[in-house]
Amino acid sequence: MLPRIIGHLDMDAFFASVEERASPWLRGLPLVVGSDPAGGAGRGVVSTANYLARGYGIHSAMPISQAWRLSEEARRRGKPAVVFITPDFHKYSAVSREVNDILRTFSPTIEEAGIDESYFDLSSVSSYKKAEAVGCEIKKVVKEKTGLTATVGIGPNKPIAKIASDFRKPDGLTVVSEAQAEKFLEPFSIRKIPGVGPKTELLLLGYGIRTVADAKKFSAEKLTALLGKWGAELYERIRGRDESPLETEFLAKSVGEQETFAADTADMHVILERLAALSGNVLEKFRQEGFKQFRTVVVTIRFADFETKSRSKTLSAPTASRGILERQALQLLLPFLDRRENPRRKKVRLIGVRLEKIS
Ligand code: TTP
Ligand code: MG
Repeated sequence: MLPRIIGHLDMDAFFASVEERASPWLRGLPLVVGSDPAGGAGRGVVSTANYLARGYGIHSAMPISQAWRLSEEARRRGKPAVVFITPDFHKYSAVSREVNDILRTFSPTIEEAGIDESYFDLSSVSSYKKAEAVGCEIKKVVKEKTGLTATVGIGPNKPIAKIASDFRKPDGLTVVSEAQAEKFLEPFSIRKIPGVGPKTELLLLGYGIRTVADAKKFSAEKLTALLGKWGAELYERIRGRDESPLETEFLAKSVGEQETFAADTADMHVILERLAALSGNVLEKFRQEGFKQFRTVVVTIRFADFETKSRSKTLSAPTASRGILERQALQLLLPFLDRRENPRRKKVRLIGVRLEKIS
């Protein structure tokens, strides 16, 4: 039987690289793509930073106001100030599609896992040596056709391929064969294992587990006792074993947007007005990306104290109706605006709307 060989491609500093390509004068300058910094008073977050801006300590999901402060500090030390640009998702999804089209010329089975990352099945090339050559070729073609660099990881399954692509960035290529996988994982923080989020990490830390090697000292029974069913799966994953198939269906995709209010608010009218506008934007983006119908609506709310909740509703039939989207979003959000889900009447910092099960 052929060994299973899975690749994972992740674009380098994706949004920032696309912006640099569009505006060559940005080259050599630190760049942040994110919400408006508003001279340091902006309330949104950083989408991504190019590698120069990362050198200032700026990273994805950081408050934009903090990125602004770091830029000002660097400027005072005589370094160039950061250029701030607001994201243009339409532009990024066009590039994303271009990269996936290139991947499809190398493999018939690909999973679009995110806007700048995809898995692809290389089992048919039958050896890791050949897979490495294909990985190299993919990077070359992506560079030639898009002008952008990508990092590729290759391994016996999805988690190893993803960890491998994260291992040496940017413009990297890391191959981890099935035989090497178990040892490769040992030194990593347990947090690197896909599925281990901040809660699991904290729980495991309480048992002295920091790295994958630490976790391997625990039996499958012990991990199951700690984490339930997921513990048994984790036992396998930390040994480099995972069977999860590539999700080539539309299930993995979603389109959404979030909005941070200029000031925290409890004003129901303001919130509902923004919810309707956000629903319209999301539907527009969904159409621009070429989707025709959705089945699941997800609403997210973040309160002033940063507590964040999501609620979703899957419809009995797919639709493309703005009216249905707005009604569903409203129904999902309303309980958070009154005593049902918000007894202390906390103010709202952010709301988000996302469509899933789209095709
Ligand atoms: P990543 O692949 O995580 O980041 P990146 O491509 O910018 O940098 P690199 O892979 O070289 O480390 O995410 C891809 C894009 O997704 C990123 O360019 C912007 C967007 N993004 C956000 O909008 N918010 C986030 O919190 C993250 C992590 C990414
Ligand atoms: Mg990336």
